[in-house]
Amino acid sequence: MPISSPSSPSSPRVVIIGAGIVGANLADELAQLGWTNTLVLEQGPLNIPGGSTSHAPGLVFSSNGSKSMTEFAQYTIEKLTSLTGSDGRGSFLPVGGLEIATQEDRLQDLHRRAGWNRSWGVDAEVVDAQECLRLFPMLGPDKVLGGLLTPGDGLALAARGTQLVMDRARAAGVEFRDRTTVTGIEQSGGKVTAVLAGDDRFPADIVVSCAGFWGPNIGAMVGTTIPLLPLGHQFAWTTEVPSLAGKNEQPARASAPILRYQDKDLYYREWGERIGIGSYAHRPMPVDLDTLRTYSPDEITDEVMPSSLDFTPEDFAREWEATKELLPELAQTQVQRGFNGIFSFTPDGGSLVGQSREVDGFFVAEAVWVTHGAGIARAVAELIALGRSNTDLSGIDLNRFEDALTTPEYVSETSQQNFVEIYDVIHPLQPRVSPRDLRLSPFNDRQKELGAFFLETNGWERPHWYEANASLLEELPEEWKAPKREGWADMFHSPIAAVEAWKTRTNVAMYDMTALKRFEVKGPGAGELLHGLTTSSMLRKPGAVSYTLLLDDEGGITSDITVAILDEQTYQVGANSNIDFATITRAAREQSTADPSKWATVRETTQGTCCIGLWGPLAREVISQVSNDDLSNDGLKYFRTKQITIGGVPVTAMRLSYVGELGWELYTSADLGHRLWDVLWEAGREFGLIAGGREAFNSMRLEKGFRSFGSDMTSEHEPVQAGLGFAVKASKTDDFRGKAALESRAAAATTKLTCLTLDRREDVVLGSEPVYVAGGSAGRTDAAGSDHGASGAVNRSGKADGYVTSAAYGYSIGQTIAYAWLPNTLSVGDGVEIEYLGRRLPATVTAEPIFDPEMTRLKG
Ligand code: FAD
Ligand code: THG
Repeated sequence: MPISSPSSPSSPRVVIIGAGIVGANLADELAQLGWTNTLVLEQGPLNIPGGSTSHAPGLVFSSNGSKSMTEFAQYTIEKLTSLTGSDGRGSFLPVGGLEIATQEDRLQDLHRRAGWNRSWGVDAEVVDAQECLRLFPMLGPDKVLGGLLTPGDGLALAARGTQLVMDRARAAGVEFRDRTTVTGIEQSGGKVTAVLAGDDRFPADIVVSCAGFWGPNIGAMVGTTIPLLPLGHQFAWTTEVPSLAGKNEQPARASAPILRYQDKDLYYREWGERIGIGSYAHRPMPVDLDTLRTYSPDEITDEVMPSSLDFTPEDFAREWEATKELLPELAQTQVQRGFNGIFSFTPDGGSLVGQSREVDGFFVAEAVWVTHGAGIARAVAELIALGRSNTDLSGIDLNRFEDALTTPEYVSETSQQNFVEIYDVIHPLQPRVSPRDLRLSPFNDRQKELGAFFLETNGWERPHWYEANASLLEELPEEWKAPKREGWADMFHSPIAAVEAWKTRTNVAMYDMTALKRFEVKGPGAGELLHGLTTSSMLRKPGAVSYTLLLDDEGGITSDITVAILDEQTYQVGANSNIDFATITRAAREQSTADPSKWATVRETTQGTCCIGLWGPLAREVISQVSNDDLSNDGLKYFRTKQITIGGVPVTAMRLSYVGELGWELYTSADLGHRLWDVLWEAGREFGLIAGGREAFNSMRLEKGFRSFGSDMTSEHEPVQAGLGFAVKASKTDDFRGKAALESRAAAATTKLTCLTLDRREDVVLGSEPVYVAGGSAGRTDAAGSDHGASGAVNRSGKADGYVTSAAYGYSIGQTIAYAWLPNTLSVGDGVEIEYLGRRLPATVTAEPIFDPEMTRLKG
């Protein structure tokens, strides 16, 4: 909900902490939306506040696997370019970006990154070695294999841009107060009321922490954990380079593209007659905020500031050698000076954005690069003033980490790992190295006995396949066998997944569903709360289970969940992430505050419980061996729940299946999980029951057309075009969040989540690839033109018509399935092309769901 409608000058009082690129832009973006009752507090002097922005070299590389992050970078470029000072100049220099490859795997990865750019509508081209040398003549002649050119990227003059933005915000009425260190935040009734700076008190309806790497200190003032770690990062300058003499004038001091040398964790920019070098190659240098030196505002200069530590030359020695090898001319120069600058890292490398789960009115926008600074600031302004952002924020939501992932130890270890891996080529399925075995389901030892290959998600160990099933490969019928995979597509993949899919579809299998996020909403207000938040009726009788949507005020999908009514006042929510938990917790607090008789508690149950999905045509045979409850078709209908016992274990059974087969999700408390597994396993022996892993699971959910929130749809999409119109119950006359906007939103949609199958059985894609419509912007090429090499028919820098969301080989149809957002004018049978690592793969729009459209499996 918008906290209040924007009605300047009586818009809510906003206090922003920090005047770096994020805080300054946020104040400006709020003003653009009519919210001008804003005060920005900054500890340093406004001309050089002394945070990370004050020394950022300003490289803006937009390539990113995330659509939202790419859009944020594009907006930063657009804004810094268009917002000019009295000299008529902006603060962005489009020198272009060049990421080079000196190794084959990197070159392949540059094709993947180019694909991301095209998917998200940004110009990019993989160029050969000769072109790299032409673009960046200082490169040694034999070093480079090729490069990724992003012509629109370049340099942000971050400090100057921040000043221009502050000027505009000030003109709109925003107040900036520097030399003011925030020391506390007041709250009352779970809501912020004021910001304290020593003896000064500034009343506030909304407080936004844009304190950069100081964020954890500010969070602690309201009891909100901010999972980031400040780390040192080296930056150095050479002495004057002969070939740059007289080349680069003020103020930008650069003309060659910004350069990334990821194979050695280094990056470069021209800096007048010198080269500036950034390094991620050194040991992680965590910074303790408690012992970090503080400066009085008058001490801060361009070179002396709290975010800058002394250069440690011993950490740069190897990198200097690597630099001279890459750029031989620099052998004529020395490292003139450098510093270890501080900025923020997080457990998954993403920014931290959104409202605290615990305290209303407390927002954060931290761990944000200059690159995304203006973009994220606009999104947060929209979130605050309009209640939602036009760009999906779920990937960077502050609340995405469950409690096990916000401890200081976890944050420290994983953030340091992210520093080390920042430029690594990372497969989409690659799990973190450490910590592992953090969260274990009660079945973990049994899974290990079965040779589970585990991947990690949210700290949980989840089997991807089981080696024990390898023996069944011999029995696998020919039509279930998938073509052998190569290279990148073969990583974190096993042919055993085919066996597990085959057995699930033809026999019976059990799946560990423990990592599925779930919580209980309980109390006299529980039903009404969920009724107002979802697209289905929640005022049904106990035993009902709904598949339903959470929407934002504009009808954008913020999650798809299941809700089971256990008794009149107890609802079990099957959710997508901790963000759903935060959303519903906050809504419950709001409802309870407004009317205490309608209270509801929201309680985490993921950790203390576990779940097995028992699915397949023989599931009923297996369960009837060990349960006396009536689990016949009428005894427990599709999408109903009841309490049963299985081998003496009390179980909440829900008849539904994300893999699309007959069976149940079986929930019990964690202590009894082991027993439940063993009882089912024994009962299943005579029926050939197997354990199945995520690879088969994901394949089957795509065959069934079941969406996965975050990849297939986000808040940028409304239900109808996402293929989820059926989950908005036409019979629901009561109001619910987002309802009012649905009709016009659906009418305005131009794209649709489209089911594709790849024409050639051996072709595989993994997700986020660009898609081109035949005869569309790029034109279809024949199969020959889709091979490696710069065929003239292939538009290599052309923007795509859409992008793949998720993909998997469908074993029961013998083809790869890919879902993609594409123009909604396409029809079944139309041809498209998917670009995979620089090649075009033919695919066809296909009717969905591909598997069991009549639902005879599930309902039979
Ligand atoms: P900051 O600029 O740190 O602003 C936070 C502000 O909050 C500070 O001014 C601080 O004084 C103030 N503050 C903190 N606590 C309080 C308090 N209690 N009371 C009042 N005020 C407070 N990013 C890129 O995109 N491209 C690059 O090329 C790039 N290179 C980098 C190179 C180096 C060496 C470093 C260190 C970082 C680099 N970054 C780069 C990252 C980038 O600089 C930061 O991510 C970005 O500047 C963060 O902006 P911010 O506004 O969030 O934080
Ligand atoms: N199980 C439970 N909760 C969940 C999931 C789950 N919550 C998050 C996520 N997964 C939600 N996604 C889905 C997607 C589809 C279905 C269930 C959960 C599903 N869909 C039927 C269909 O589309 O035909 C719904 C039919 C109906 O509405 O009656 O089953 O895996 N507990």
